[in-house]
This record gives sequence, structure tokens and C-alpha cells, in this order.
Amino acid sequence: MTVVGGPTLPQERRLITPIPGPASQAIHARKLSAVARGVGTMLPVYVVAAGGGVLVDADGNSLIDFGSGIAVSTVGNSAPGVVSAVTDQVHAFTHTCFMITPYDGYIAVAEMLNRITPGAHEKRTALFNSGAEAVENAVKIARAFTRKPAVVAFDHAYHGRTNLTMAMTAKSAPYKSGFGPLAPEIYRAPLSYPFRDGGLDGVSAARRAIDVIDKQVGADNLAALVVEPIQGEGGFIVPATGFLPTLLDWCRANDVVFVADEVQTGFARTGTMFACDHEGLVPDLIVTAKGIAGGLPLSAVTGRAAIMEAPQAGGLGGTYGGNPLACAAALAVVDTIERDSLADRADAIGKTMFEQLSVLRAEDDRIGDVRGRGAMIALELVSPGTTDPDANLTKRVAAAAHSRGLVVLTCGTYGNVLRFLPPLSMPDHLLHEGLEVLAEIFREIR
Ligand code: PLZ
Repeated sequence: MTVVGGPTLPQERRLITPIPGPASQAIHARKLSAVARGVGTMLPVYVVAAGGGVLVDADGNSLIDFGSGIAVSTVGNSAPGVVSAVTDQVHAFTHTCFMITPYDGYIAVAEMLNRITPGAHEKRTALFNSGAEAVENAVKIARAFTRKPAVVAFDHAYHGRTNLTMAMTAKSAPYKSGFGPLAPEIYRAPLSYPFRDGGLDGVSAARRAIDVIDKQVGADNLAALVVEPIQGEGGFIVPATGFLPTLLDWCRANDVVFVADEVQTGFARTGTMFACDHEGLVPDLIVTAKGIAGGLPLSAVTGRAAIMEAPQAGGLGGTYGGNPLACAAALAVVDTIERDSLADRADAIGKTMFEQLSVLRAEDDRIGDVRGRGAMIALELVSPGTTDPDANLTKRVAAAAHSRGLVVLTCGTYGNVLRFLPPLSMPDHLLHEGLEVLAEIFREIR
């Protein structure tokens, strides 16, 4: 039997059983005895179909999706353009390895990324499989170009789980603890975190970071500064205006490659094609993944031709990087974003969320901050009247949302941030219903 997802699924929240229901629980029991426990599961409802703004589980429950599989199904699950492009490709051929006998789709994705990423300068692109793999390659490329070893990442950063990116990721448990030794030559600089740094302005926050970098690393040793323009896993932290441009200027003046990690923020998520676009920031290298290919594994490093051409021929690659199915999906994703003006849709979703969540915040002093951009919005929860993180409340709100058929995710160094990343195919009535469910929960949980 073929199960059909996509936008034609009934767009409704429908609870037939408790969450998770018996069919999901039976599958979950198999998970526990077959899958390594290191691979966690936030909400064990086992999905059988998804699309528009819903996930349908093995028990027939239909949940509102405020997570997009962590900012991946931006154009919606099984979006029609993606399904048709991937179906055509799967019938043509599934793999030849681009390094062996190449194909046009890879080139078309590189051309597309060179076109849509910030800046009109000459660019090159290389394709990989995961966000972490692309971040690693950005570091390799920056080192090859500058012939310097060090890399700076920021407080609260998340860049992946591979050995190098785990060292760049800030949070120890669960990402790094027990998995050392970590890669050397990774240094950490302080971020701009307006809610927690007393509203320090962006330029001063950048100067504070540059001072640490100057004293503890030295530009002479530094290949790359890697930064998420809006931090994802770290807590949807939007740095103060001026922070990123000041860092970029310093990088330019000091022969340091400025790398924007847009793995979570890219592809219309924040109301512009890339989060860098909000401040007109033109990074040297931009790393993309997640939303790029509607759920097929694909990632990329795109940037200035001179930097991208630094590694020797044959120095970059991998068996699957730029797989033909993923490339077909990526071309369809970007077509869909441009044709349907999905950046504007993200902006509209963001305005609705921001307005309604701000009302909630005004009546609930446990909500310390509402922040984010576009369809990437979060609540930071605290003990009333303080900035003390309340991770326990965050867990309770998320659990209550799940049991009512609303998928929300948490994040943040202190585990006290509720984050919302709806697919841009989310219909308005479900967006409002999801926000109403949240309001109900905040009123009920004390
Ligand atoms: N850079 C900014 O957000 C992935 C990780 C979930 P991969 N974020 C979700 C988890 O717990 O593993 C991410 C990111 C930023 C890099 C990555 C890494 O991307 O595709 O997961 O490797």
C-alpha cells in the first residue's frame, strides 16, 4: 500500500489515542531494543505520513508540526515539486558518484547556490551530505586558503557532532561528554546575547569578542571565524545589530575567513533567503544544509572563488556528496521558495507568532523573552522577575504540547527555550490553533 503525504493530507489536529498511542508504543519498544540509546527520540510518535502543517502517526493521530524535523521540511513534507523531481530522478538513476562519472544536477545546484547566496562576487560551491560535514569542509577550505590552523567558534554555538564540529559546538552534555579527545585549535569567543548581556550593543559585543580572539588566539594563527547568524540549538539567539558586521570587518582586515553557518537559518526560514541578508552581510563562505533539499540529505559550502579554489584538486569530496536525488530535490525546493514567495510567507508566520506570543508574555512573567526572525521564533522561560533559566517548566510545557497534538522543540544552553519552526506550508488556521494550544498550556500549568 502506498501511503500519501504532502499538502493534500487533511489539515487538522486530530487525536484518536493518547500520545503516543499503542501502535507507536509497540514500534518504540522495538526501537529500544534495536537502536543504540545514544540516538535519542524527543517524542515517540512514529510518523507514517506528513505534509502541509501536519504529521500523521501510526495510530492515525494528526499532529500540528511546529518543528519541521529541525528546520528541514521548510517547503513542507513531500512537497509536490520535490516529489515529482525526485521521482523522475529515481527512475533515471540513483547514484554514479560525482567524483567518478558526474551528472548535470550537481552543477545546477552549485550554480543555483552561487546565485542565491549573499554577494554578487564570483563563487564556487562544493556539496556534501550533512551540516556537520559541510562545516568541517569549510574549515578545511579556510585552512588551505590562509595556511593558518586556528578556528574561532562562539559561546552557545552548535556546529555538529563529528569530531571537529563537536569541538566547535559549545555545550558539553550531551554532545561532547565522554567523546574526547576533541580536535585541537578550536577557540571560543563571547557572543552577543541581548537577553543575557544586559543589552550590550552589537558593536561593543563584537569588540569584546575581538579582544578575546586577539589576546587568546591572534589573527596570525586564525584561519576562520565560524558563526551562526542566529544561533539555533544554542537558543535562537539573535545577536544585537552590528555584532556580525563588526566581526566581518575585522576578519577582512586580518586575513581571517568569515564563515556563516546557515545550516538552520537558511532557505527562507528567517523571512529572507538567508539570515545574513537581514544585515546585508556578505560572508566569505556560507554553509548550508537542512532546508536545502526538503529532507533529502544534502549540504554545501559556497563562497568566494579564490578561497574555494584553495584546496588541491581531489582534496574535497566523498562518495555521496551531491547525490543526484538530493540535487533534484534541492532544485525543486529553491524553485518552490522563489515561485511561492516563501520568504514572505516566513515573515508573515513570524509576525503572527511574534504578536501572539508577545501577548502571552505580557500576561505571564515566566516568559522572559520572545525572539527570533521569520518562522524561527522562541520563548525563553525563566523564574519570574529574574533571568534564571527554568528548564523544568520548559520540559513541562513541551510535554503538554505533545500530549495535545502540537509538536514543539526545546533548545538552549540552559534547556529553557521553546522553539517554533513550522514548515512554511503551514496553513493559517493550524498556526493559530497551535498558538492557542500553547496559550492554554501556559494558563493551566502553574
Ligand atoms: N550547524 C547551525 O543547527 C544541526 C542538530 C540536532 P547536521 N542542528 C540540529 C542534533 O541534536 O543532532 C546543525 C545546526 C547548525 C550545523 C548543524 C549540523 O547539521 O546535518 O545535523 O550534521
